[in-house]
Formats: sequence, C-alpha cells, structure tokens
Amino acid sequence: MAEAGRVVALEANYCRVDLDHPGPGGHQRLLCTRRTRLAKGGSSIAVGDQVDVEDIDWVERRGVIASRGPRRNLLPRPPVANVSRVVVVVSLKEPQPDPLQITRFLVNAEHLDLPVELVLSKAEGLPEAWVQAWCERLETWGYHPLPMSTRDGRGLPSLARRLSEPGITVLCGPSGVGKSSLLNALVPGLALRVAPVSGRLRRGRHTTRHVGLVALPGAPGALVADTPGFNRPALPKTPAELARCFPDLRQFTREPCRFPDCRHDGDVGCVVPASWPRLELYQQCLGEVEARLAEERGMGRPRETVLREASRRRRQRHRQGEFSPPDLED
Ligand SMILES: Nc1nc2c(ncn2[C@@H]2O[C@H](COP(=O)(O)OP(=O)(O)OP(=O)(O)O)[C@@H](O)[C@H]2O)c(=O)[nH]1
Ligand SMILES: [Mg+2]
Ligand SMILES: [Zn+2]
Repeated sequence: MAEAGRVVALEANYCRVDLDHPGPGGHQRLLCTRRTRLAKGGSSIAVGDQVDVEDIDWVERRGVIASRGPRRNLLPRPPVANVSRVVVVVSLKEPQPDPLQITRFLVNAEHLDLPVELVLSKAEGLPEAWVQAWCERLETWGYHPLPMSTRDGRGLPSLARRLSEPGITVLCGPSGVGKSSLLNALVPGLALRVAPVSGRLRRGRHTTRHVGLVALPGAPGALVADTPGFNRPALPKTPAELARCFPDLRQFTREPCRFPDCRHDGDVGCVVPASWPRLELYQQCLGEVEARLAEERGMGRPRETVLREASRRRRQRHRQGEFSPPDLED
C-alpha cells in the first residue's frame, strides 16, 4: 500500500521523506529511492514535493517513491518545489553587503511571483545609523528589511513570526551570511552544520551542501528550507522578465511607457524617472541580459572569447590571492 509524504531532503540517489501519518512504531521519516520509471516519465523529484511511497520496510525505515503529486511551482535555484514565500538573507558584515548581489538574489526570488522578504543578518555591533541607512535604502527598493543577529537575538522573534505561516519558506542568499545559523537559533536541538567565513573577502565556505526542509516548532504546517549559499544568481532570459522582477520599477510602470517593449533605460516616452534609486543596478542587469541574448542570436562576441576572458580574469584573481575554494554552485 502507498503512503503519502513530502520530500524533506535530497542527496545524490536518496531522498528523505516525511510521511503525512506515522507508521508502525511511530516512524515518520523514511530513506527512499526513486522508481526508474519516474525519471523516464520526466518526473523529477525536488525537496518540497508531495510523493507516494511504496514497498516500505518499516524495520529498516526504507521505501521507494512511486509517484509525485502535482506541483504548485518550482524554484529552480535553490531547487525547491511548492514554495509559499522566499526570504533572501544577506549579511551586513562578513561578507559585506553588495548592492548588485542583493539585487540579483531579489530578482531570482521575484521570478516566481511569490511574496519576497529581505533579512539583514549579523546586525550586532554596528553603528545603528549605518544599519538604518541600509534599511532605508532597501525600502526604496520596495522591501521591508529585517535587521537581525543570532549573536544578540535581535529580530529573531519577528523572523520566527514571519516564518510560522503555513507553507514552505525558502531561505536563500550568499554563502556564509548565516542561513543555517538562523534556523539553529529558531529550532532548539537542530544543529545544522555551520562554519566560519574565510579569506580576504570574508566569504562563506559553502557549508550547506543540500537543500533540507525543517519544521518550525509550534507552527503547524510551517516548513523552512535551508539551502546551499551561492554567490551569483542567474538573471531572467529577457528584458521584460527582468523588469517584472523589480517591484520598485513595477510601481512606475503601472502607467505604461509609450512603447510596449520599452527597456526603461532612457527610451523615448519612458515613465521611469532618471532619479529611480536602483536605475544603475537595473542597467547593469539589463546589460547582461541583452548581451546574452545578442550572443545567443550570434551577434555578440563568440562564446569562446567570453570564456577565455573569464578564465584570464580568474587566473589574475588567483595570482592576487583572491581565489576561494572551488565553487560548486557557481
Ligand atoms: N557576527 C555574526 N556572525 C554570525 C551570525 N550568525 C551566524 N554567524 C556566523 O557566520 C558564519 C557562517 O554561518 P552559516 O550559518 O554557516 O552560514 P550559511 O549562510 O548557512 O552558509 P552556507 O551554508 O555556506 O550557505 C558562522 O561562523 C556563524 O557563526 C550573526 O548574527 N552575527
Ligand atoms: Mg548553511
Ligand atoms: Zn519605460
């Protein structure tokens, strides 16, 4: 007989599944493989998926995933299915906040049309005026950032409240900003692996290697996904998709620009003012999206040239001592 459950972790060939109802002995978590015909039929499995488990061995606590339920959505990176909201975590120190990187994470999160929240970690021991300046800046981007710290507990109760809504919340952000530490602080006894930042740039060391779902105590139905940090989220494929991922831009374009394919970059009849605080960051992203499109259409520089230049820059950084351990995620 099949039992329904949810995938809470996925590592190489194994999934961990939490059953909706405990089996004999009260066991609820099973280590599962996937039926080969699942993959052949094109049904990939992601953390967050509802699945049916068959051939259960209650003694060994093993089973086989036979089928996957319908998906509400899928966040491609970090890969999580059936997401209700995304919390982007960036740190105010070690690693330092980087406006372009924050924008890329926010754009990546906005892509699914879900509620997106912003957390500023490691907020302890900094001049309060500086923390407030960051908050005010990010408010002009259309967010209500929450400064917090696992060291002095600042912001933790507010974060717990935001995460305790039913559904899956995905924590995502650069490596080393303290995503796993946050969850450890909120869930007694959790003990996710964390590690200090390192190197001249005080970057994270890609400590979390797999997505994992954690149930929040005292909040029925609330699950939080801890995810591996990465440094450079990809951008959407087209300028129109990119523009949709800036809530502060959407606010201007409620009244449409003169041309439906306006790039909002000084185009004739554009409603976006030159004073828009995120204009420059948007232009940098737009430049990248357009360069990739041109390259795909065969109008840009040949791909080999672009890759050769990137590799030369990497070698240069290496010589300057900026080289960080191999970044599996980037
Ligand atoms: N100063 C300070 N350090 C913190 C805080 N929270 C976490 N850290 C430290 O930041 C470092 C990285 O924390 P992790 O929780 O491993 O970071 P992560 O975002 O999960 O990193 P990845 O798993 O690599 O993506 C650790 O040394 C933590 O102790 C904080 O509020 N303030
Ligand atoms: Mg982690
Ligand atoms: Zn425009």
